[in-house]
Amino acid sequence: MKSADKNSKRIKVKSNNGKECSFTRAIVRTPSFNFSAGLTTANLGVPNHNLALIQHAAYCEALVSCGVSVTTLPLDNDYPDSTFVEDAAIITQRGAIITRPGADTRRGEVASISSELSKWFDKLGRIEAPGTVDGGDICEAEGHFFIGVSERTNEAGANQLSRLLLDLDYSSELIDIRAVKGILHLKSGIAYLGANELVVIDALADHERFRGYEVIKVHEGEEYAANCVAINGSVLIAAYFPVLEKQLRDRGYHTIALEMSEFQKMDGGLSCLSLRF
Ligand code: CIR
Repeated sequence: MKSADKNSKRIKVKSNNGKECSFTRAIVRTPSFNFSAGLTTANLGVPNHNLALIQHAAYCEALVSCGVSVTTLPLDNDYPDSTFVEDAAIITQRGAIITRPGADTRRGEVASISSELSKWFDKLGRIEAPGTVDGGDICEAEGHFFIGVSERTNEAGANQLSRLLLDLDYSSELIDIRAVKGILHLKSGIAYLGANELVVIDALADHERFRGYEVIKVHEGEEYAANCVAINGSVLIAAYFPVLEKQLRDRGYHTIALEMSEFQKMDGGLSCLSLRF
């Protein structure tokens, strides 16, 4: 991180629930007018752009209420999936890495993310061909990174990322999700909340790599809600998934439920709508 920003990172501010913030910034991008032309396997119908804008605005407000300063990048009609900014970079406390997205149609999204992140980081790592990595496959659990090998993140990309993370003094391990049905990315099926707690869908709950974590199993039918976002003491969760929301509240988390219908139609979840650091 650039030196001025290193200092601001250390300043702890209070979020809406009074807890200290470890995230101070988020980058988002407004859904493009041709958002509905993006990639999807969901079969849930065509998203409504106006409603997507409303849901996106509520998402940004939720981040602000958690004590985060939000930078909104202008919409980019060249890339219909570009609102899913998480896939273009991996941001850690010690540095940022620009990905090489697995889908051809998304590869160019990294240029504008890279120029935005170069305002905040001295040096950016990069995934190079033939490697591919989507940020949605990367889950950090306090200095340890799970790297999903998926239809989007290939082994070459995962291994490059692992080396780049090691250069930043982070450990990592690969989790092959190619045989797991119904999830696009690793983080479609898991979320790390902090305090050793991991939200996990049933299909991944018994994975040997997750032994040692306190696993919060996602109830059957609520799989989409597994992609929740822990941020500064709160957890953003997709609305209308009452079982998981109660599980989180019972554990003492302040939850913020957000309408995600239009993003779900495009295979997108909560985490993919922002880069948080
Ligand atoms: C895609 O298929 O690439 C987009 N329509 C959805 C990306 C969602 N990203 C994420 O979960 N990290």
